[in-house]
Amino acid sequence: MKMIFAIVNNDDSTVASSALTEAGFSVTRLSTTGGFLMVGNTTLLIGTEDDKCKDAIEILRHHCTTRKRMNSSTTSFGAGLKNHSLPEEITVGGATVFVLSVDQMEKF
Ligand code: 2BA
Repeated sequence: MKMIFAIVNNDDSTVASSALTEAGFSVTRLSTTGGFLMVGNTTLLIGTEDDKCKDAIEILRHHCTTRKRMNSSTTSFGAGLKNHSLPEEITVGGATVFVLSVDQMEKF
């Protein structure tokens, strides 16, 4: 069994989690914050069988798109602590996906 941690843009999170649910995956949504931009994002937890893992990632790939964001010192405290005086354009995923192996899962 695998546990997928997918950090996605808030704007994509509803459609992505709905598509996963419709495809039969169980999903938990966590409200999270990126450490660099200090902007809210959503982390989806998806526990699934090994052979379904690729399908879940393809659904995420289909629904989560990259975006350009301006990183300014007023919106990014993480970066702003450094001496960033000029805003710069950065590309934000899409989705950042981690896949971990799960030794055991129990439901009561
Ligand atoms: P943030 O940490 O707010 O990062 C937003 C975007 O800022 C990143 O997009 C990347 O383009 C840039 N960025 C992040 N850290 C940077 C740094 N130290 N120097 C220069 N630029 C930096 P993504 O890579 O698509 O990441 C989107 C969000 O996914 C991140 O939000 C964070 O919440 C999460 N994330 C990405 N990689 C991660 C990792 N290795 N571990 C944990 N969380 C991660």
